[in-house]
Amino acid sequence: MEKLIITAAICGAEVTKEQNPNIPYTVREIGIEAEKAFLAGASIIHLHVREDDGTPTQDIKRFQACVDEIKNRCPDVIVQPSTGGAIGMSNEERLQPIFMDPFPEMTSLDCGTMNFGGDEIFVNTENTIIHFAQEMNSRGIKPELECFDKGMIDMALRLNNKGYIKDPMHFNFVLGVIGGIAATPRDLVFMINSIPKNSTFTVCAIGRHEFPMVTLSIVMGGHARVGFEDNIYLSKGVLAKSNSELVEKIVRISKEIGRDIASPYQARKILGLN
Ligand code: KMH
Ligand code: ZN
Repeated sequence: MEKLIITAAICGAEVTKEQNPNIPYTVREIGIEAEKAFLAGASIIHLHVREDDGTPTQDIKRFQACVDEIKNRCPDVIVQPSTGGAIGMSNEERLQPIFMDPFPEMTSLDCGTMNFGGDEIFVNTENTIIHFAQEMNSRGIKPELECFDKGMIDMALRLNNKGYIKDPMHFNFVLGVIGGIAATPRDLVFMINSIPKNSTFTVCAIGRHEFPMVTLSIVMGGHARVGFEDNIYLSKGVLAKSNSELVEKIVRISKEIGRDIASPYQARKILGLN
């Protein structure tokens, strides 16, 4: 089987130090967490950034500072900035990291609007998705297609047919978000069976669903995303001290199953990055 690409989603936009004091906020904290995740086996860092007090931001200067810090510590790692940002941000705000110097190799591209728990709505209209995809295409940025539900896969396939999203596509199935598809084996298999054979996929799942669902992805030939953005626990009731503990755990599981871990160089080959 193809080597396993591990993405570490080290920070997210929603989780706070009140929930787990090890969530990184500052540029230095983000750099340290990225480096530790990389050394543990992650080849991609899915990146959100914060102000020093934890407020989520998509500010290009903050992104640039964090990416520079990460690249100084681990030059080979693939940094994948989020264009999802946080609930309530405008499209212009969210798109800022695609203008960094150099352009990112990859960014997230969220493929639909959804409830996000309580009164929150994560808004991604068809026109927004097309606009973001065009901006990414014109800079040679590969989108990771964030699909929180089956209809978002159908949206990506439709936009692929129209030429807005290029082949081969790379999906991230996000399971167990309130308002999205459930984190169950049945639903994950349904998602996997809904994408073209020449595409790649990774899986992440919220909270206690992280390790079972990511393990199923590994078994089924998909890739793995772990990290504080999705889950703050190493095991039941035990807060992870660092993202690297979550990466180490998935490395152990994958090796036990007989699947080796991809280096960033190998991840670039698998994903067709330049
Ligand atoms: N923070 C969520 C509203 C992404 O990174 O593209 C959106 C999110 C998805 O995390
Ligand atoms: Zn994200």
